[in-house]
Amino acid sequence: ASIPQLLMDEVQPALTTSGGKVTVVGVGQVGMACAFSLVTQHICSELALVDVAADKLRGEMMDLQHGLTFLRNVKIEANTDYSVSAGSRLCIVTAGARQREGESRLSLVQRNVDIFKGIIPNLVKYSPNCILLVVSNPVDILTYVAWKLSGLPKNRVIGSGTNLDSSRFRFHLSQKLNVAPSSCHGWIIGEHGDSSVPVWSGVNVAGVRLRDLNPLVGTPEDPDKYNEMHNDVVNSAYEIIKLKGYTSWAIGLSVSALVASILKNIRSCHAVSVAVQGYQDIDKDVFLSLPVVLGENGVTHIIKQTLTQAEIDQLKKSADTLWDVQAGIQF
Ligand code: 6V0
Repeated sequence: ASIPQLLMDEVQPALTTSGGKVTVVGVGQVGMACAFSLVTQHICSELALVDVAADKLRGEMMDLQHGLTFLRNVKIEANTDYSVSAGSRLCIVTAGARQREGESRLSLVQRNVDIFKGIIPNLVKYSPNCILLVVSNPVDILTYVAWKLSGLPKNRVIGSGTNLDSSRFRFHLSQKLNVAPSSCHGWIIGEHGDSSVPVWSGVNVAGVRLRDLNPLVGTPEDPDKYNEMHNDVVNSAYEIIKLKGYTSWAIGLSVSALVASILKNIRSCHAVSVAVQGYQDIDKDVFLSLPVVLGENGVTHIIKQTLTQAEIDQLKKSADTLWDVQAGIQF
């Protein structure tokens, strides 16, 4: 008899899956920050990694597996073949080219569309009931592309969007006010990128709106220059890429918060990229970030934020820009 047979009696066969499986496509800086954040916070019970770079993929898998003694026993697998992703409840796509120093997110489009053609149909083939979470940039356009290539209903295709921008904004607010970021409420919506919209009209701490204290807050006329916080948010990715070559930790944490809300049906609100046609006067078929409620089946509600006309106009302008870029995509 073998050691396992001598050690224990089988009462019934072990199940091969636990229902909390997540796939991460792309084991670069962003994919691995997502993976690390998911396993260390015990958000998923199974993790599949996929990449085209076989050696790096195996190395990352082994390195994570060797830390499992200190975590819960997450099942971690990796393969260049998409069969490893079968049965995932959620598939995160971080594969693709990243911005070069000074390059805008929008100029990455066609390079990453071509990469998505090889990824999205494979994910849906092996996990037809999954939710797709797109992180690769330009994230709003690639979420639209993923939706088109997947054939999935719109509520099951989400982009990480301005969840990260909102977190950056709340960090800056926290520095200014010396109150924890989680207690500084502020939303950045619209495009993840250069034309994102800070919703100054709603920024508050404990329900006290900063606009009620200073009607100029967030405007260029404000002597306290709170409006610079939004410029800092827009410039953060460029600055971090210049300083360390890529961004990783904050996007990993922000993605894992989205995954937790979905897998555990937490129903928390996040600004993520969703199909927005018909909301906030937007008439184009584009994906942009609005605050939504995330549950087990993906996006269940879109929050109808009270926006100023200027904020709505900014959103519509982003929608037009994205629509123009989408028109140039070759599927
Ligand atoms: P990286 O470190 O170069 O990793 C990219 C990975 O993708 C590499 O491991 C590649 O081997 C892999 N890859 C390339 N082609 C394929 C393919 N066809 N199939 C499978 N894997 C493939 O880049 P990094 O991880 O820094 O960035 C990844 C993407 O995330 C880029 O598009 C970034 O612009 C984007 N980001 C998005 C953010 C957001 O807020 N949405 C934030 C940060 C970065």
